[in-house]
Amino acid sequence: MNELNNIVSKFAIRGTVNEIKPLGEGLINDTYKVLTAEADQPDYVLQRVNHIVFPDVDMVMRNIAAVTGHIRKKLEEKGEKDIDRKVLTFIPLKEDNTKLYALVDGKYWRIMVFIPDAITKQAVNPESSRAAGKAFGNFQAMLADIPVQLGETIKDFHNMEFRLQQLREVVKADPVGRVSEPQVQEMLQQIDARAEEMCKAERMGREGTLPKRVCHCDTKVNNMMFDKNDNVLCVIDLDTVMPNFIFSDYGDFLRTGANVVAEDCPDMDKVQFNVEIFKAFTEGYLSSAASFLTRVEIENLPYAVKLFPYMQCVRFLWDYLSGDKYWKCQYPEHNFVRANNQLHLLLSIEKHENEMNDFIKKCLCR
Ligand code: GN1
Ligand code: MG
Repeated sequence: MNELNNIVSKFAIRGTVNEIKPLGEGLINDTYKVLTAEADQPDYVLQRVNHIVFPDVDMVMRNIAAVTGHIRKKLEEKGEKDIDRKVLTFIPLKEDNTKLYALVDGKYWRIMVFIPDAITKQAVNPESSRAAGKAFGNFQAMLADIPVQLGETIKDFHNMEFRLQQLREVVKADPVGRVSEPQVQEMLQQIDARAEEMCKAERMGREGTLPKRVCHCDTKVNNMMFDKNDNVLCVIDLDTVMPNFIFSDYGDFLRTGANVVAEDCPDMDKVQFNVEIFKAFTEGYLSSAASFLTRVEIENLPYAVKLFPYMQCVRFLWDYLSGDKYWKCQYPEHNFVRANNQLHLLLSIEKHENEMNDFIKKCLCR
């Protein structure tokens, strides 16, 4: 822990560090809670940014500074109270107050204020989904007029054509000899059968019928903080905030929020899409986003619901076939189980397609 203390000492935090302990279950970055001795000083969150996943940490932190600054300004203009719990606050370095990260022995670190009395959830009910939908719509709405062009912190992050290309390349190279496994072959067929349909957003983007807007791009349920009364406080994990199709935020939330089990539940019979969560989240989302969304974006929300489990299936399978280099795994088949879970979620969603389309049509008529 001495190493961590040394890192923390580079940042302009208030208070005396009492303890540093691991926090959360992120699959990409390493996170710690920094407890301070004084009751009137905040605690902090120390995080190592995975620079293999995010090669341009400087861009990540410039994006984050722009986004949190813009949101803070919006909240102040609205006369919002308790702003420090509604937007993340990153702490600059002691030696340079314009710099929000430290490079120590080749690793990148940053510190933000810990939000007290807040919880993250692994699962939601219709009520909290409605609140989450509203909050993500709001997040996009607040960022619609951000005056700077944000960088693409992971190139082609949610580009379905690119993700399929990546998968095809690893299938061809087969570096760990997993491609011939029968269940992998079966999954590849399911993926192929839907490839054309799932690349629709990219085609529409090229034709100019689908805009890119500032999105969060990792709207998993657990990337949102709630207070004790189930009100959404803020959105966290801002590394992937970048211009994208709005489907990203809408679809990725439902991928986790509307799956009745966790994304790595190995019991495929239990994987199911909860339509009530879809309805509540969609109503919440449209209540704050309908004002800036186009008709085409709204009509395609059911497509977005399918796209994200599909994309995540492709990404998890890609990592499985690559030898588990991207996501942390607890056992050798973990990535395959995750991919299979996402495929089963997609199969369940496909059964609800008409119901989803009807629901969206009704929303459009309101
Ligand atoms: C990663 O960082 P975390 O655990 O919130 C991933 C997401 C995936 C998710 C799947 C930068 O999110 O895209 O949907 O795992 N983030 C990155 O659990 O690849
Ligand atoms: Mg996270």
